[in-house]
Amino acid sequence: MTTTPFPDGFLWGGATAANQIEGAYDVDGKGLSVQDVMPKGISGPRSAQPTPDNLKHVAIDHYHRYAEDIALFAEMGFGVYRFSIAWSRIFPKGDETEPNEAGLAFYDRILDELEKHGIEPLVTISHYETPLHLAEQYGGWTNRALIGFYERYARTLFERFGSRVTYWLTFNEINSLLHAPFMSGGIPIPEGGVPEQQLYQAMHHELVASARATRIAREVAPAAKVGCMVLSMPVYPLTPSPDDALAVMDADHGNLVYGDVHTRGAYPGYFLRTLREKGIELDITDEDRDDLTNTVDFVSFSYYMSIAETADPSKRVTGEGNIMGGVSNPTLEASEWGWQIDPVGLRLVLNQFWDRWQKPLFIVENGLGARDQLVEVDGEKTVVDDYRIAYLNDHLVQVGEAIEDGVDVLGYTSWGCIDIVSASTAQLSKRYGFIYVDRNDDGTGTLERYRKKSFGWYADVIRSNGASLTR
Ligand code: BGP
Repeated sequence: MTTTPFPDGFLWGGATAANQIEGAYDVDGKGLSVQDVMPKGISGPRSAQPTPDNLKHVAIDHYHRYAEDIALFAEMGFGVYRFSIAWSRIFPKGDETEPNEAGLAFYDRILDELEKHGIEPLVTISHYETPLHLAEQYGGWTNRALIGFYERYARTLFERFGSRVTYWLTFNEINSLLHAPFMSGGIPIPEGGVPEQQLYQAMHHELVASARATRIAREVAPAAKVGCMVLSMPVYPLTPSPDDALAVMDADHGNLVYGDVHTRGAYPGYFLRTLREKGIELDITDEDRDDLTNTVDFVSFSYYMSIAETADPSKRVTGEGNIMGGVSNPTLEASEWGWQIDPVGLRLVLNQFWDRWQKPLFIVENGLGARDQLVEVDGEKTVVDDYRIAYLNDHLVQVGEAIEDGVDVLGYTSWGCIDIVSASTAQLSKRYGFIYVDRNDDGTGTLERYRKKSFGWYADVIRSNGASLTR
């Protein structure tokens, strides 16, 4: 295919998150977030206080090196850059009435650099960074009070940055809450786990908060485009048995309900059945129902892998899912971290979401975490990451196929456009970037940045608007 299926104005770029890139975890008035007491991500226990082994406390020191990093993004030709604003930089405890000016000023500096290079910002309001005080004093999103705190935070951002930021995402992977209550919902996890009633109530509170933020954006920043953000994970039946197909429908429903509410403005019948069968009575007010009708302008999502499902418990060889594991798919290869690699799955999910919601779609995370080897080529330090080029090429080809299918795709921001701390395991050795950062899991390293082979490859993809992809 010589002509590119990618439309003019397609937004090419990369994505990061404050807690995984910035460091400076206690600088300029920033309060602690749940990430500052998760030294091993969701793969290990939280700590009572910040601990020196938490790589996120320095991360890759983007707080001080943001100008250099954004210049590298511009060198690749980024049209868009997705980043999150750390809630606890703006409201250190989360329940203050006035924001922390030094925190706001940092993001002004980020936006200044992006504007200098003509890069469109795409801002995630809450990316697994709930202020720790809201978790510990209020129980996180199980507490309805968080809706008001989040509303104040979102309004502050829209008022401060609304004239400079068009694209906003309310919550990162809002559908991960039931699977990662502390990281995703700021919910302390007692012995025996969080009661389901509380988890579903927390889900409701976040959905109401997301809808209220959407309404506020329309009042305060009329040019804003507000999107929800979900973790996408196509689910395949392990066998053609109808029972496995039913297991797939149930798994899909568990994920799709969040997008359904954000695009249709009400809970779907299958979800109400789930609540009835679990004996859960949600506290939903008439005001909540009215709030939920503030639907989004677009749907954004992360895509890394697909998974299989089966109704047969004896076949449940659990796969290494990102946050929501499933059953391993015997037809797929996996990454070094066990994530099953499936480019076609991205075409499937783009079609599924477009057919279901008829809202423009934005792929805001996709990438391969791998152990990269720094080498010297022609006197330059680099990484020969052909495996990452292959992964991204094959996934972008499928994005092109979906666009040919008639799906309206706004853009693509690869995850971890620069090496950053991973979320699930809090490692730096799980590298995603086009740019290598010299820092290791033991905290050693110079923090120097080096262009990988994929840096030039991606620059060509952007320059050719996808025509350089190999099908
Ligand atoms: C998603 C998160 C991102 C990012 C990504 C990669 O769930 O939204 O923050 O971390 O996963 O996962 P990891 O960093 O665990 O490899």
